[in-house]
Amino acid sequence: MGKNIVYKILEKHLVEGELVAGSPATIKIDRTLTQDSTGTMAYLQLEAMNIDKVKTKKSVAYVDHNMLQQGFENADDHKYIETVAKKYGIYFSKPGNGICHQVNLERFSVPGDTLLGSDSHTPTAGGVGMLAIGAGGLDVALAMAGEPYSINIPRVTKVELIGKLNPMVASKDIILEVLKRETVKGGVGRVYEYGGIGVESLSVPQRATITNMGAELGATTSIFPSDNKTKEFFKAQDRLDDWSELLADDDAVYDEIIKIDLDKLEPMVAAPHSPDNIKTCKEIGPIKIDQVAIGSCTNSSYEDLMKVSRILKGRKVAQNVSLVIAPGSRQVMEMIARNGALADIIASGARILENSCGPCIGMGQSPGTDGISLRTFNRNFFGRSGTNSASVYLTSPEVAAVSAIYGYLRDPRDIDFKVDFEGIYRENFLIDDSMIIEPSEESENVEVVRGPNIKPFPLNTILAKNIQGKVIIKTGDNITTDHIMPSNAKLLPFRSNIPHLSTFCFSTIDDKFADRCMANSGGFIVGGDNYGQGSSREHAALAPLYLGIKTVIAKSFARIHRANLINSGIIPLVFENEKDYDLINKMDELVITDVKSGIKADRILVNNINRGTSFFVKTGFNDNEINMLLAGGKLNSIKIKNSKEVLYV
Ligand code: MIC
Ligand code: SF4
Repeated sequence: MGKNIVYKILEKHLVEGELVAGSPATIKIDRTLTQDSTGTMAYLQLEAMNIDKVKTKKSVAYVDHNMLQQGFENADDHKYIETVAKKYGIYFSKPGNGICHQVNLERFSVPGDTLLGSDSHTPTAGGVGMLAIGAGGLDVALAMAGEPYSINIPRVTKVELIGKLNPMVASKDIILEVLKRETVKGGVGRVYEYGGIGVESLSVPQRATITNMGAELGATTSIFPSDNKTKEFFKAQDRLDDWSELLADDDAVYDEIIKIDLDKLEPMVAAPHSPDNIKTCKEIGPIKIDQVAIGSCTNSSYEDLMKVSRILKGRKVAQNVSLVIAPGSRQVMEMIARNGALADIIASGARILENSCGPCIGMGQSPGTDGISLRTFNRNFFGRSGTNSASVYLTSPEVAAVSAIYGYLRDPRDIDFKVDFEGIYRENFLIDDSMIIEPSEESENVEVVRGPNIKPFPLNTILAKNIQGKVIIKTGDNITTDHIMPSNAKLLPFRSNIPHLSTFCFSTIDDKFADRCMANSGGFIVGGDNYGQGSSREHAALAPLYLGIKTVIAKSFARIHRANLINSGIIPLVFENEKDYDLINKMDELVITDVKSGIKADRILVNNINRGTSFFVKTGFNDNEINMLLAGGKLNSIKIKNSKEVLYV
């Protein structure tokens, strides 16, 4: 029986378990990446593990998120990451060198290897055939310490691409089509493997746009084959030594197959406030826009910005529009600067930002009140731009640049001028790794510098016999980690200060959540479907932990957030009967008795004291997860394992 690419890589990296979809297993992690907004926590946790040096083939620490330095906090975090990286054998990509996923693709990706990153868009590297997975900072720290990573073996869905994209239809439209069909929770427990004749016409940056935004499907990851197009990319990056071919067998087996005819796709947008709210540009019509933002780890490659520059060349941005552009890396910025494309972009009236996440994570450029913003990014969750009343539409660079000129959303196939993308592909990229600092040979002499804003991370305690508390918040479906732990220019500086950050927990939708937690010594969260979708930030578990939340009961959970809850010792439970969700009110008092036995069983009884009712919730924990929950989180469970203490008989 032929093998798909995913199972070929998993087979080589399997440490424990079997290659059976849905079953728990552990895999060896070859490489890791961190970025600064999750990195400080990850490195504090790594330091707590008492190792001398990372055990991976290569680990890289990037600084790309918390770039505004309006106080000392972000700069201090950068210094901490730089020094801790130097000490523990980690490469350090300086602020300004670019967005982690773009730089990783250019300089560190390796087909066939595994990558674990403390950022949900780590799957970007799937564009070159790497099995790249996003995870919480603690899991990445453990991978750096040499621990295998726990996964449920995914189902593999083949996305068969046939035909070829028409002019002005982009690879972004491919992933928007997948999101339209599969939705933001359709990918849970799955990997999307791209294949078919249509793959051959897509360049690595185009593929990486697709694997990047595959994160929005809730999938474990997405992956493309490593073929001749991949080889061209590695040659252009002067890294042919890192390239190897990786193709699915001709008779490879898949759990499902989706077919997409590229010829039939048209320019699309994801309308507010969800990446799966897909409409064609024509369906939305010519809405007037206030802002256009081009960049983010989804669409900030050299190829993307060259297309944008060709559209803007000799034209002006409409008077009602503010166009901002953030290149994905220093390599991209320098190449467009040297070949004149940047001059064309500047002449059009665009505002140039530094090579970083920027507006994508609300680090500046928040739209005005009720503003309409068109962005080439991957997420348009409520409030993420920093302006709650803003409407953010996600789209391709082609749609974004054309609309910036017209001042309203416009299908780029309908423009009344000619654009030529000929000659934008390069055989050689400009290589300069001088902003990547190598780790120290004499790590014992490196002093780790810790600023005053860096506070210890919270640790849970051993699981109590019974859990009793109030329902502090009851949410709807598809709650994102941006709802749970908002991130913007004001809050990101406190990513290494959970006590302060936690006071803003859920603040976009409920500004009294933290107060109620404090007044009631924590309690329960009740959520809907796909609770915790979006980012990998473990702060969305650590802040509730700090506020005393013991349990989250939801209709279903997103993969990374569920893992982060368990890592923190917060119990994620799933309604056995979804109708029971309707029978709970905010501030109802819930009780679970003998919870230690409960988490080992398939189901647990929850009593609602206010209503005199009870209902069942599903557990579904594997042995590893049970141990973590009993111990009060992953770090505690490791400590207990090492001390051979028996927690539960
Ligand atoms: C995001 O896109 O939401 C982030 C910011 O990159 C997060 C990481 C974080 O919250 O620091 C992610 O995607 O994991
Ligand atoms: Fe940065 Fe945005 Fe990419 Fe997250 S999605 S890594 S914030 S560019």
